[in-house]
Amino acid sequence: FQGAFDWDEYLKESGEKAAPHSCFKQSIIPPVNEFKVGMKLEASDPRNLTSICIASVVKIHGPRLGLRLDGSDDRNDFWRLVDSGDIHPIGYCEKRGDLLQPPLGFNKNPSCWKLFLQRVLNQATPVPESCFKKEPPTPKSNEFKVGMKLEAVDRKNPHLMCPATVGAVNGDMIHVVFDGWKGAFDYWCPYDSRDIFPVGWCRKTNHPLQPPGTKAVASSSSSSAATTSTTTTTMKSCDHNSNNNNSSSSNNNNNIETATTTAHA
Ligand code: MLY
Repeated sequence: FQGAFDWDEYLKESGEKAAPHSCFKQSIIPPVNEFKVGMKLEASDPRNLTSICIASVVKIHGPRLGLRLDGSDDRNDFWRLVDSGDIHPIGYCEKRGDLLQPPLGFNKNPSCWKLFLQRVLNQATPVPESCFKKEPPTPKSNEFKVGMKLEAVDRKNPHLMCPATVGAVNGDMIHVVFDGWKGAFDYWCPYDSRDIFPVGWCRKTNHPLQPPGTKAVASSSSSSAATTSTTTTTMKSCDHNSNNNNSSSSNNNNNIETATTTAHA
């Protein structure tokens, strides 16, 4: 469905302008994605930024990576660019003299963490260092103007990108307004956010681009995004999930962990 939406026609019809590339903290030549599903790397835990964890590539969309923290479940998957500053090759943490941390909501007995990590690292196919691309420079100042068009990550459905408009500018922040969605997905972000891209980025990089929504802007009958909170209780022991390993230390101390996540329509 990529071909269904045509920026040229859309801009001509609306009479609006695309934000120039210089506004964005994105490379002019988008980075090539050489990562493969299943490979492992180190990443900051998005829910606990001071922790660096082991992550696996679970999806690939253009230069974006769908990542899952090992020991966590799919409800906390997140997306990063291959030139993101907070993903690193395996070994990064150790080199800095840091320790890899269990992700927030680690779904096994915390006392099993060391053994779990050892097993994960033993079996891992690490992402080769050359796959990590240099983070692009930050533009000196916020050059966005109200009305400029861009492509933006839908933060409630972060695998999706959609045409959007700068709705407001305030200091270093911009209001990203998704075209045709009546405000339900809009957000404020710093001008140097890695979630916003120049018009045409998706086509260039082969990333899917959702067409604009069909909801009119004016109405106030707010169709806000359905937000549901789920609480799940898991009971796991060390040996659960350990496929093919020689060290079969069995630990039957069950541990109850509670994780809360937010799901969106
Ligand atoms: N399940 C959602 C998906 C909406 C996506 C909107 N983005 C692209 C701005 C829905 O249909 O409401």
